[in-house]
Amino acid sequence: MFFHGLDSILNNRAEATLLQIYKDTLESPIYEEQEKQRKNMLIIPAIDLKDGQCVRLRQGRMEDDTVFSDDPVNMAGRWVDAGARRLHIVDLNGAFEGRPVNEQVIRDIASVYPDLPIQLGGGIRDAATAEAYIEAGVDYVIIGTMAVREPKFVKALCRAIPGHVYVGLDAKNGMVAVDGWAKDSGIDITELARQFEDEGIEGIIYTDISRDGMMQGVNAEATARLAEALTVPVVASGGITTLADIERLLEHEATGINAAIIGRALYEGSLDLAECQQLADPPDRAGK
Ligand code: AMZ
Repeated sequence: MFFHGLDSILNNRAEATLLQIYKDTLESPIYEEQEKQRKNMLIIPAIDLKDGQCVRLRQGRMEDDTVFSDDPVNMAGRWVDAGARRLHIVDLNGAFEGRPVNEQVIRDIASVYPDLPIQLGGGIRDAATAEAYIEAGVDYVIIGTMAVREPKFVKALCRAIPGHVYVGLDAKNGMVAVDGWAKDSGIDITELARQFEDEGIEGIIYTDISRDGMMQGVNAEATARLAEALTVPVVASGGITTLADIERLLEHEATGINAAIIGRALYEGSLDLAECQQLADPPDRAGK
């Protein structure tokens, strides 16, 4: 009995020590750094909605649009067939008007493709709207304007729907734009992004507006600088045109860039989704 008791104390102590070593390892900077490096990059095709159609804009200008399909549900199906592991949807009218405008077609996509993870931005300016989208099958909401106007909203939303919130920061010359990119907030992107680090967001989606839809390459350096300054992951967006762009992002993967959104290049055919994802996958997953 006595020995049995001693045994279990010793065992408990040994377990506690092992647990502590395990925790220390997980929290050590070297392990975190290795973890960051080990992760692969998710390639996310984008569907931007304007007046119910699937479009791409240049530098976010509503009047400078190219219509790629008038059937966004069908377009989502095309990305599913091409192997998309997640879809990025933007309600462009919603971003300009500050409320959901293309909500029905977004709900249709979510219900036709229940297994496809969806991240959605544009016009989500209150908790009820965000929650309704999550209930409709959207997996992540992206908060842009409200994150700039009322940063506390992000914290409250993370509490209400933990694990479902991204902050979308779109910048021109390092300054964040709001309201469909029509207005410059005059706020520095890195300073703003830092405020959200400890509030439970999934990451920052960073778009370089001057590159978006221009087919002139991604601003990998600015994305990496932002990721380096933050503890949360950064999703790169805007201007990805060739496999070399993805390679440049991969070179900076250790800074914390964990995904890339591609729009026009996929629609115009300069990039193939499966080829992009294969390049971004670690060797074991890509079967290299
Ligand atoms: O292209 C644009 N003009 C544009 C765009 N793609 N304007 C806003 N957005 C996107 C942002 C973010 O995902 O990249 O809309 C979302 C932010 O919307 P809101 O309503 O929260 O500012």
